[in-house]
Amino acid sequence: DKDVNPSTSHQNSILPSRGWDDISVYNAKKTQYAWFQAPDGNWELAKILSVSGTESLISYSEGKVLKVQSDSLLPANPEILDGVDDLMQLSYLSEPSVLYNLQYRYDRDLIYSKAGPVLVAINPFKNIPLYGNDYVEAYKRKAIDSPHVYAIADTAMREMIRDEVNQSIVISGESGAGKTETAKIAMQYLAAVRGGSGIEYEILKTNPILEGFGNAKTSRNDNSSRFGKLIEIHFSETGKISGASIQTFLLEKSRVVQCTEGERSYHSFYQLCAGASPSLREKLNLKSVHDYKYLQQSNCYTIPGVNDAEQFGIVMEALDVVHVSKEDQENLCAMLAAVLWLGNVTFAVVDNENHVEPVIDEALLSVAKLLGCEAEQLKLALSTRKMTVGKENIIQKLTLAQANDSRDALAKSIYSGLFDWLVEQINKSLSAGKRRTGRSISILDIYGFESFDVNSIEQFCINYANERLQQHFNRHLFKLEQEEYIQDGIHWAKVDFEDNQDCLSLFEKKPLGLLSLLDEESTFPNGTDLSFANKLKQHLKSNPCFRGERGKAFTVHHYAGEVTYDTTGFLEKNRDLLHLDSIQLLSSCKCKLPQIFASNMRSQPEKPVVGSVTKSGGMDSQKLSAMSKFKGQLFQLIKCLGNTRSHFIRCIKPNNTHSPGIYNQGLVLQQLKCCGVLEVVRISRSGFPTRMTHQKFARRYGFLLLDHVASRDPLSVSVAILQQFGILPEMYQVGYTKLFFRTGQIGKLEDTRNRTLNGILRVQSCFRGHKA
Ligand code: AOV
Ligand code: MG
Repeated sequence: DKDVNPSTSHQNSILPSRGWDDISVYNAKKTQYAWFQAPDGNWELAKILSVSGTESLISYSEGKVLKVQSDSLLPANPEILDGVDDLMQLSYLSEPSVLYNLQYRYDRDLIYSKAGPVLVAINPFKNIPLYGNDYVEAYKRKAIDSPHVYAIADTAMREMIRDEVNQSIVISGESGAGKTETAKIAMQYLAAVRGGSGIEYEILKTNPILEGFGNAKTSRNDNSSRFGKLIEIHFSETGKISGASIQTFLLEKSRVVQCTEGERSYHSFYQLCAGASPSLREKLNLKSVHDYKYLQQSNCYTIPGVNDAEQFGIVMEALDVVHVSKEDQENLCAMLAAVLWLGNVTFAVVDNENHVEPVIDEALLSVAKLLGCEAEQLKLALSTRKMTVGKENIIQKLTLAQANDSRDALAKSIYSGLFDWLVEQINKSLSAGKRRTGRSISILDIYGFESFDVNSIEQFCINYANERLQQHFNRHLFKLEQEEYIQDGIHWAKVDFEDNQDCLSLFEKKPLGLLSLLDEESTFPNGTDLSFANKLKQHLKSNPCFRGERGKAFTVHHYAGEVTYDTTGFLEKNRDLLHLDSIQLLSSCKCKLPQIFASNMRSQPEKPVVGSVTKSGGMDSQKLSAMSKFKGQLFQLIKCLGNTRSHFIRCIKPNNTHSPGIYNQGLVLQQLKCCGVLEVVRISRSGFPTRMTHQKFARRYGFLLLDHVASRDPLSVSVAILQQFGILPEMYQVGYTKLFFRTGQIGKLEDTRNRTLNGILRVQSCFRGHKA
């Protein structure tokens, strides 16, 4: 029968370790069931009717009978293993068995599974009653042990306290897979279990704010995060949440001025237009979303099931909670309105050289009023460019294309300045008056690997970041593990895993790597996207991770697959220039916020931005390019993660239509491969993932010993404990300094220890009660 209760069927089942896809075992056993790849590419469970020579007769999917080559079949697991909650427990670890097991669970709303140390979360696209106080309580008391984000957060917390090591929870997966929701679930658990001071409430309220300003509807996700986020939650010495800090990465600025059909710009614009009070509308001269060009171009104004007006109220309330004053909230809204009105500014030709000037209309006047500058000043900033040639200052008039660019650049930089300012305010509030004393848990929610029909510099950055994170994952889980075995002298067959160092070198090598060449080309006044592409082809053609394509394109062989990038716009986006005129404009504004952005922009490079724009638009090496800035952030992130113990959650999107109940095998398989889940199962199962020093082990469990041990040295005590608990010899290895265990072994010891400790505590409190 197929309905073996998955939560009990596997308990403590320790299967003999068998190799990956071990056909010989299968053949010897003449298993009755096997996996067969149907013509549509899906794997189906087939019954083997008879075997003759190299061929097998099988029946599948209600009675279809087929003769196939026996070696095209893969062994199926015994039914007793259906739906095990850790893929490591499967006897046969073929792709179809893993896919089937996850699907079996998904069909029963068991969306979380383990793949050794990694949590796999499959997006249910519906509400599942797995969250809330009762579940928090149950995971806290360890009354439930099925895989869950709560269990990961709980483990992180316990290990932080027990081992005094900072922890991190690294969440990855493709767009719409559920990363942001998962991050929130982890935060909720920590807040519920370790809250108390009230700061946890502030921390939770950062979510609607950052989602309002940094999320948008895309074709893949109605609430897609367009930035990466690392939130570090601080704990006091007593283990309570004491504050937090947030770091964001690479907000997609281009969305402010440009987005494709069916998508939306940032939620904040629609929320403001729908939710502003009549008096605010009047102050900001606010119109409807349909009246703004930046919002019109994608022809999509609403999201089914989302009430933007209501969201506006929620965001404003959340801003109250993180101590953004009413006055600053209004300034914030004014900046949003200014960006919207900027999009409506148009230009008219004013001379016979096709130079343009902005039309003085409601749009231009509104922007000037909202920013707090003179209309004339704004007009100049949008239609001229001051430049220094030699010692002379000259003023160049702009053509229509240049003027549109300068307008859009201004809009983008106001918005990204606004976003950075908000993050700064949030950080001030979350750290106000609190000393950083204890430890921390960081949660990383960052865009997954992307591969579209056309891939631009955004995908280039995102995939580079994923390449780095993948290396962190690999190193963390595999490499360090192997090194530790070898160091401790235990016997363990070396398992090879895919290292992506070659691809990372392709990006990072100096001076002939993708990033260096991009920066170099960006500093050349005459550099173009085409000359950049040609340079790549010239210098990198022999690199196995690189392939030049026709025209302006090139292909990178990433760990998750090949991606072809179109270099159109690479140089301009990398130079990320805001012209001096716009910066001066912003710093002279009467409204408080733009001045803050302007001063931020100026203080970033060592030298003032002034000298940074060369005559033909090249970039001075003094100013940091967008890519260098991102690379700097990324290195800091990896370094920060390197100082923590990482827990990995891989989110999987089971279908592309956001529908509950649909499990697309091909799609899931591709994601499992991309994020290394299959590899990790294989490796973890053949290794000893749990380890503890002899001393620690003896200290922790020694008191459970029933018999007296002759020698008190930690190793003898440890061995005695192992014997007393009947841990099988194949389940552990004794190293020079540490004991190594297969998964699940320590759990049994911990349970006994906790039970015994609770008993002792009860006895002690009885005693105290008597005395009193
Ligand atoms: P993402 O963060 O991974 O995408 P989200 O966390 O925004 O994806 O999830 C997308 C949608 O999936 C959510 O809006 C929910 O409707 C649904 N969802 C995800 N997790 C759950 C869950 N545990 N229970 C119920 N519904 C869920 V992106 O930010 O686009 O990469 O850039
Ligand atoms: Mg997200």
